[in-house]
Amino acid sequence: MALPKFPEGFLWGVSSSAYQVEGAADEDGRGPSTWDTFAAGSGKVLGGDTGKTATDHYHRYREDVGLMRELGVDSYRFSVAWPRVLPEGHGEVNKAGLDFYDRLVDELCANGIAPAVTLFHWDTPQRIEDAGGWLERDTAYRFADYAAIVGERLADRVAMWMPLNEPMVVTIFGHAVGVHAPGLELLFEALPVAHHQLLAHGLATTALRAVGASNIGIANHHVPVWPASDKPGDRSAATLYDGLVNELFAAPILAGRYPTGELAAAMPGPVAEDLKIISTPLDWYGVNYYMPSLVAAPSASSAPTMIDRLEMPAGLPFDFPVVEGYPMTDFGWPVVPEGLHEVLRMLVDRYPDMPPIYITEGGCSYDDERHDDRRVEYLDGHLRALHRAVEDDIDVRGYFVWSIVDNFEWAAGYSQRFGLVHVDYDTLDRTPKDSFYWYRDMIRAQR
Ligand code: GCO
Repeated sequence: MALPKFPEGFLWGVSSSAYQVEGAADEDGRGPSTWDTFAAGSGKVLGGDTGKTATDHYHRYREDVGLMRELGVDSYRFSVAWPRVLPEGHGEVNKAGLDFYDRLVDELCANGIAPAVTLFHWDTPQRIEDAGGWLERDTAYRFADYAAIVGERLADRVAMWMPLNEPMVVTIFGHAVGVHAPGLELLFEALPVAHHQLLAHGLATTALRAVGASNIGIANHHVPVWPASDKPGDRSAATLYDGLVNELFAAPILAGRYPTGELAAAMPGPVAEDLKIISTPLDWYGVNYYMPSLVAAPSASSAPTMIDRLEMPAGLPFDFPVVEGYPMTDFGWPVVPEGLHEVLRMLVDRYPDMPPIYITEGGCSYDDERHDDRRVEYLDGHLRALHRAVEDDIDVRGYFVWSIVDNFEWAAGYSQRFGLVHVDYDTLDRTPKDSFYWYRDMIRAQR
């Protein structure tokens, strides 16, 4: 059955990020990022995979934009690699690096595809990390300088900007539990990383506007948090987790406050002053939705807590039982379309000043090379849930599928495939999957 019609002008897009697709890690003056270091040296990426070549988007971007044109999308969301533009993280601009994004933006515009730019999708310049990384306040100011440089060059053609993607993941996965770069296990001592990214977001938003960029938002990760039972221990673990994943980055930005006094007190620097910068009004708000989390009190057993098949360090104040009763993707993620509706409802109820929303990511990992009916079913289900949100008067303006092509899935390396287009990692050949044609036909039918 055809999907119901979305409002006129609803934006259909696809997403990617620099480290996951570009490759060319040592080319044209790009500096190292924390992800190069982590992938090569931590032993924590499955199969020892790295982003050294990835999908070679850096060289094949014209072919990829050609695929997007065939797909008929309105917009391509990609990220700029900070260390490609500023190999040292600050100081001298690498002209060849910035030129690449200029060419990519031109290619998109020439094909009628609106560029949507993320400035930080987790690839911190290694030099910035060496100076303390996101634990240092100075990193926020360096980031704003970088934002101004990219803004100055591309603002005349970029349709949407988002300084940050999922600061929650950088904070928790990267700095609290150490399963992502830079691999630190600071547990709650990682909270300054949250504050400094938020400050970076606010400063960069102002810096972008100062150089003429407009239409600025953020891509934040949100999950429906379901307590595992009605027991007080499970309920309070769920409340704590909800505060960290859903509110820690939304409340400061959308309401100018930290969700709790405790969290505010854990943050470094002149927090009240910073919150004024952080809550600079946005033009839109981006939601990345994948699945709900079932949360329980930490278990008494000695079995380690697992997230995404990754073992968590001991001492976490919650546990994550498997969500049962739903189909699973090949990554083991439950497929819960109504969770998208639930998360949007939660956000607009909590934040009355919510600007228009875009779903900046949604998608699934399946191994099917060509005939990915399960991805079609996933997208169909989630878009129906999204349509129900539109009918409920939630102001959603667009949807970006993660991802245009299969790519480097962080700690899971190349083992998980999220693309509408299959990538053969030996030849780097691209082959559209059935979901690609489904999305193309769906977009056509909407027009
Ligand atoms: C994310 C990510 C992507 C992931 C995707 C699938 O922002 O979490 O933007 O980089 O690849 O979410 O896990």
